Amino acid sequence: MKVKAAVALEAGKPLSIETVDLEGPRFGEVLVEIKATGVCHTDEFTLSGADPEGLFPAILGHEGAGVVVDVGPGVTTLKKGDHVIPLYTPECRQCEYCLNPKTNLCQSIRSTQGQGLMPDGSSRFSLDGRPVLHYMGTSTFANYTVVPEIALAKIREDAPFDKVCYIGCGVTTGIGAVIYTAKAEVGCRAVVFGLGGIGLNVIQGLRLAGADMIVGVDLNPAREPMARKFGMTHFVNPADVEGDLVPYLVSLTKGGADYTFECIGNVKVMRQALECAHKGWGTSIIIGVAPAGAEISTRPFQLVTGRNWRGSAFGGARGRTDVPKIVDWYMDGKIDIDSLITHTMPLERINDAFDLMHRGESIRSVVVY
Ligand code: NAD
Ligand code: DAO
Ligand code: ZN
Repeated sequence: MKVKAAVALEAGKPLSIETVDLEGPRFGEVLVEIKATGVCHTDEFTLSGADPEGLFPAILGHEGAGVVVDVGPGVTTLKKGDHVIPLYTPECRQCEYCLNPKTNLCQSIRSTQGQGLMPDGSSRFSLDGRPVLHYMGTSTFANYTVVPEIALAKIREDAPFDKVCYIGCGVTTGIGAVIYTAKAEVGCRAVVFGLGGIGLNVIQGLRLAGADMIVGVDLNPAREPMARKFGMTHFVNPADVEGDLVPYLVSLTKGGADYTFECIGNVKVMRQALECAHKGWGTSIIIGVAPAGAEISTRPFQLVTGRNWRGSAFGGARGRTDVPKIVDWYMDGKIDIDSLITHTMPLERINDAFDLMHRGESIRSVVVY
């Protein structure tokens, strides 16, 4: 079939709106009509050429929601008409990783997904007869896409696509890092570095968990009002702090935070986040994706004296199990997504979403098909 897609033809160039050929679903695959997709920093990271694993030409996008229109042979858990959110972290429920409760990093289709291919090693997309690669197993910058059954979360049918698409990455990454990775307790104290599309969701995850103190740290003062609306109790702009930020935060949190979250991708901030975690038990969680080749450092004594350094991908969530629950939280009014979607646009204007992101003007832009 012919589909409309924003194609990343090469690194560093705007996306090109094209009519692309899409083959139907093969064994274990599902054809999904994408109704809406968020535009995330990770798409920008790949499009910019900074992602060493970025492959071109490809159809980017990994934060979508849509409807099943066809299923391939062997598909048993989904049917035509089901509403779904594609998962860049699948959940096969059978691999060594899925069977280990300590991780959400299903590995069953990892190698082909990383090569921009479906699990059988081929692409379903082509342009003028030449293959176009998939991206993160999802390729939501096309109005139809083919996704493995194990990479689709079935969601309730009354959830609005143009809002719950954000659960496909940002919402789950931020809230999940608090609930599933940190398992933050009622009454905890936390520091969140970076108050963008991820950090604001960490903040609302902390509010949901019942944190007593939620300190937000950002160089952009314009982020303060939205962060307060989401539950931040104290705002710190590092540019306004005289001297070292770490002792300032340790003092503010009365000895250090129980949990800190790095939501920027800056290795210097990652160190600050670790070092303002409480001696003896504080845990620092890295969410931000640092540039290729970057390395983190600290004095080992920081760890010897009981601080923990961890990371979180997709919020530690198991997509097919946890994403439908997060959709329920949204529908029940427990979490706010609407305020974070600052811009919507048709696919033809998707490059505007990247411009808004570069200028720091958007929290989340959503393309509605
Ligand atoms: P964003 O650009 O919307 O937000 C980043 C914020 O950090 C901005 O408000 C900016 O002003 C602030 N900032 C930048 N440098 C700072 C500094 N030195 N000190 C304090 N504040 C600073 O980005 P986002 O969409 O929220 O994404 C954050 C990171 O999370 C990115 O690296 C992204 O790739 C990553 N990410 C990770 C996962 C995962 O599963 N681990 C998933 C999605 C995104
Ligand atoms: O299993 O080796 C693996 C990779 C899992 C991918 C997790 C990616 C999370 C960070 C990238 C940001 C996604 C938007
Ligand atoms: Zn698995």
